[in-house]
Amino acid sequence: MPQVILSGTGLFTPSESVSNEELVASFNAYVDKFNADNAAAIEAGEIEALTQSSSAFIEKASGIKSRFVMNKAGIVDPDILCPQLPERSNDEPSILAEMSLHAANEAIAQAGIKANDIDAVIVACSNLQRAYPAISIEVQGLLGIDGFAFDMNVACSSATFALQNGYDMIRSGSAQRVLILNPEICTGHLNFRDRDSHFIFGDVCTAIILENGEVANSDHGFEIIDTRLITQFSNNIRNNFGFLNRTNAETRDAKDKLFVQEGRKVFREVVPMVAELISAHLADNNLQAGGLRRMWLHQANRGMNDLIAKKVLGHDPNDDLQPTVLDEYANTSSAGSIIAFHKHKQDFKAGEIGVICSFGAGYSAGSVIVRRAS
Ligand code: CO8
Repeated sequence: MPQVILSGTGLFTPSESVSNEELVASFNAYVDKFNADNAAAIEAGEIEALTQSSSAFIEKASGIKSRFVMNKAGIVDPDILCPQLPERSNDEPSILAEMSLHAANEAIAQAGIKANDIDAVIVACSNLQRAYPAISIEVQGLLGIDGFAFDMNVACSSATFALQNGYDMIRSGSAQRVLILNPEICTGHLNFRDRDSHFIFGDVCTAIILENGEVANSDHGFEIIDTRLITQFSNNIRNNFGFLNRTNAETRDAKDKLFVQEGRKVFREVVPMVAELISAHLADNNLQAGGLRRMWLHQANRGMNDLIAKKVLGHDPNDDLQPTVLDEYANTSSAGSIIAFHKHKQDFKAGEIGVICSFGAGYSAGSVIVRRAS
């Protein structure tokens, strides 16, 4: 089997950011207006008054302080509370393809290759903006890549599932160089009127280049030692948006057509599942948790990550062992662990080992063990 080298990463960060304070001010203005407009019905007990949000709660419960977004004006306008991203003509690049190009170009440069050296493109993300043609095929065309491309969705675990796909493709010989893209406009499917979740997500795009070791010559390479994926059905994180919604006008715009979750249950159930996944994956590769240089975990909740790392390592992790980008980026679904890897890999020395791990809706979780190659 050929070695598979993760030879480059890229990151597109939107230019606009929203702090917890700004988000909460808009949400609370919406709440105040709703309660004033419905004062009589609330008084009569016909509807429930809405409760204000709090930036102190958000930071304490999640570790999030701000998020990057593709459109701030719509999100912070209490009368809109939704990003405003006008539809583009079929002759223009789609917004997911445009984000992907920015991240792809950085990853391609870091790998020291040209776009047309790539022979497969995977767009792996939580929400695709259209049914077809695939965004990946659009990106393939814009970059002038021969070969093939496909889109896939495993929610927050899309990136690690794509990594295993690319790893398998290179080892089986169906591709030599694979470009993986994770364009996530999470704010497009977030209910900014829901106090329980309005603060959770941000927007971003990450990119990864995988190469057959025989053709890779990057100075930034990480050898993929092994990958492991698990899934287990759960309704605790769900989004019922889909093509059949238009067939039922009464429920078409209901709250479940955006992101909904039982956050407490997710926390409780996913932490042990992920800790066991990483521990067993390391053991089966004859690796000790104590030998890990770093864990680049999915960025959903600071407390969750600290607990997973503690269960795996046997002690509290510090920021060097388990870096956080959640404070600045919030949850960016599949891109989170890849942002952490992109920003916190330069200091690795040859031979040092780390784990990229994602987890989320499905449930789904993926573990990718990497070793700095040179
Ligand atoms: N402001 C003030 N108070 C609040 C707020 C708020 N905004 N929200 C809730 N509260 C209150 C509640 O009313 C409750 O009050 P009381 O105790 O009086 O009843 C109290 O705070 C505690 O509420 P919770 O139990 O809900 O709060 P938690 O401490 O559990 O924190 C979190 C909530 C932060 C959501 C936490 O549960 C969490 O992070 N859980 C893990 C979730 C997770 O990892 N989910 C993964 C989802 S991501 C994924 O899989 C990708 C899906 C695809 C992408 C979708 C993109 C949109």
